[in-house]
Amino acid sequence: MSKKPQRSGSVNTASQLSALSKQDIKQAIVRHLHCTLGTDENKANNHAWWKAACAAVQEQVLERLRMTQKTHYLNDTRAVHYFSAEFLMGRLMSNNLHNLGLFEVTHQALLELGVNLTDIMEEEPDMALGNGGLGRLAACFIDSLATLDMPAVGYGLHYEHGLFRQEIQNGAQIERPDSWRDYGNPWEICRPESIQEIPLYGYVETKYGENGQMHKEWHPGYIVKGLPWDIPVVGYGGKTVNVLRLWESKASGYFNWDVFNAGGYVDAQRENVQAETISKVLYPNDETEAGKELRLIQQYFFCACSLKDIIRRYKRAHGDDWSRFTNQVVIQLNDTHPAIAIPELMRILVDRALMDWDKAWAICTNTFAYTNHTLLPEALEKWPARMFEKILPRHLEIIYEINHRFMLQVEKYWPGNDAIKRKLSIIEEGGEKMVRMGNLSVIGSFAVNGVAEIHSKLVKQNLFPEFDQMWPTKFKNVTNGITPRRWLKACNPALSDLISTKLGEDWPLHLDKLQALGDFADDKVFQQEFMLIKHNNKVALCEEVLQLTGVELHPEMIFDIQIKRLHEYKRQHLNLLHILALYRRLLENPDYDMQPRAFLFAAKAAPGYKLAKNIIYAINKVADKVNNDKRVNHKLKVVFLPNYRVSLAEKMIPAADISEQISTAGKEASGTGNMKLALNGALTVGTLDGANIEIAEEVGDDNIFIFGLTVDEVMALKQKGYNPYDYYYGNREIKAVLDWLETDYFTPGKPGELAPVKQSLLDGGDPYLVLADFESYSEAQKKADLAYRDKAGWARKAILNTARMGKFSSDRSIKDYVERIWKLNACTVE
Ligand code: 26Q
Repeated sequence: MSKKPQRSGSVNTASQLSALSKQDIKQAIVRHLHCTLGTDENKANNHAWWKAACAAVQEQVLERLRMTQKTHYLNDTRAVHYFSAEFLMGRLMSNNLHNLGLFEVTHQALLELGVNLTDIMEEEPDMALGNGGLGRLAACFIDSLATLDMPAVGYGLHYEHGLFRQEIQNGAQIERPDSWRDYGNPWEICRPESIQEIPLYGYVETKYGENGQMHKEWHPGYIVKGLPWDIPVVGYGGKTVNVLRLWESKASGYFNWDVFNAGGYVDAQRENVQAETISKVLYPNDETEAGKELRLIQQYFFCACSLKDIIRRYKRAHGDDWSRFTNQVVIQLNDTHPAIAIPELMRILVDRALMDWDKAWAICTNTFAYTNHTLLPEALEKWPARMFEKILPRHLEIIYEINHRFMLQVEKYWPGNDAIKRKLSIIEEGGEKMVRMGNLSVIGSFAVNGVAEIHSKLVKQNLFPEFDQMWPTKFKNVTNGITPRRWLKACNPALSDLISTKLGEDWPLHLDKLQALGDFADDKVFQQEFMLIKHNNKVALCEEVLQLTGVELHPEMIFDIQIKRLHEYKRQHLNLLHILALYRRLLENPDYDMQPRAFLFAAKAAPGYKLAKNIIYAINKVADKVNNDKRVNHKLKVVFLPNYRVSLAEKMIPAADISEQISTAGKEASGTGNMKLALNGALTVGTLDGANIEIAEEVGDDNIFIFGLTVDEVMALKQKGYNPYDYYYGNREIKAVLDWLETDYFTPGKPGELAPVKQSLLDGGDPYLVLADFESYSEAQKKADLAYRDKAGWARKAILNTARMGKFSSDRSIKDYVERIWKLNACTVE
């Protein structure tokens, strides 16, 4: 019998927990220098010191991992399994040290060894196994799950190459391979004892048993092996250590010659993926189309490995009795990328465990929950049915069966209504048959959630209205969050210390406590301390910017920061047009009254997304011109920092005065960078979109600069017929800056190089209403400029932003998931 799950008691702060002395740590590091790395204190370079320090920390981590796993096993805990094609972990050293409560003592230990912890942490490559928001959210969530003592496993892909490294050459983005594991990764553990075998291709045989019952047998043409790598995930306080299990593909040597010789599979084999290419590379197309076969294989590969792993563990405790499966297992689908897990679980239950369909379907639909992260039509996944049939012939049959049964249900709701059937079907007809992964996910899950209030509302009203009518309790909201450990405690140590002196040490576990900082918002001394920290963070970023780009910034300037993937809907080009307008105003009137401002950008564009790359090019060309124009560059600077990634975000965010969150209303599902920047005392210039709306509610209208069309106004304008030329001819400044882009002013001798940006906003129809929002944006920026002149007023606003971000801790998001969807109990590890 299993023991009852335990509720977690009071949580210790990290520093109370560390039992290791400075002496212990010194000894462990030196021991690893000698015994693990084969070097010594005199010969070791920073990289060797970093590795030795990691090994010393990892000893602590692994001990706690063992305790956690034992405790979970003994308590037979229900666990969430977070399926995600992406986990954007960044660096782990600083995070693990903070969460273990060993940061300061390790810092001291290393100092005595003559080594600077901050320097050696720079040796760690980012684990860039994700594109952006969705991948980083998964990383924040597993941090919170461990911190809250929740039994949880993250499942994903062990990409050999993470998101490409971005170089900027003559202003243009160049992609280079990312090789995060070239010199080994000290945090991961290879688990060959848990290898899984995964079938692909082949054909399905229909068989009949003695009683005439039909049975399907898949004869795969090919089998690949999945090798798991475990990355320990240390909760804050260091008690619970969960794992992130990432699958690497390996050749199995299995090739089904029968299938091959049976004919008709020559093509399939010729195109057959080389087993080891499956986990080679992360697809860089966030929110843009890409129907590549290998991507579907990746999705199936990690879902199939993970399900086998879950079932193996379940069977170890419960044998062949499936009746408790849904008590023990809940699987969260991070967008539709792992939706293929739904038919895969059906296949396992029906074809392998010989369960009848209805019973299997009941298990499935009580196991899966699905999070939607986008409303953009081009980002809604669908796969050609032909591709499915070739790679996963049995799964396509199962999907047809799921759909058939679902269509009968729809017929009962809307008798004779073929239009609704066409809309709700998993299969899109007319043209090439496609499998709609969103519909499959909604039909196969017991819960569907959006990631911010407005987004969840739009998911119900615009994306899946009929599904909502059929299953009104299925649709929920869980507003995103960020881990305050990484996004304040670790990345902004000075501000963290200041907060701790005022509020005590446990705010990283109870972010709502920051509220009490509001009491100091008008305290002159506190304002000065707060703004001095901001100033110092800006000085540090100035050095980084100088090193990376050669551009000299001054910490007295307003640091205005837009950092996120490059996409038209995020409207980096709206920011750019406003910069051009300021530049023009300064040229026309050298006394134009504005606070000196540095506009900083960092963004990667999907390699095949031409316009996004054009926008990067335009930003860089404008930057070159402005930064070298003596007439204005004491007031205006523009910087594009290459290779945006988690570790760069950690340096930029603490130094921001203004946070640009300027997506077209209705397009940004939530945003999470908006939360990180506000938490670190930046004021948002933003639209009423995604989580900005909730941020505005929290911080209050006086402490944020909201502009632009609302969701309803955007819809109304589109309905009425939007003509960007109305704004082009109706506003002299808009016309002037757009025309400017066409000249060779920013690209001497090469007129027209920046014209694609203008073109997209005029003849291209300006699909994201940049011109419609320009004037309102410009006014909001003017207000921000005026507000900055009042030093005390600004300090107050910045403090109140930090103070009022408690809601956006990912601990709150995870508690919402736990209570409303997963129904988990905490399990304390002693
Ligand atoms: C799809 C098909 C083929 C290849 C790649 C993809 C792909 C990959 C990544 C599609 C989408 C993504 C990532 C989406 C994403 O990051 N969405 C963001 O999720 C955040 C967390 O919820 C939100 O805050 C952002 O608003 C949302 O844009």
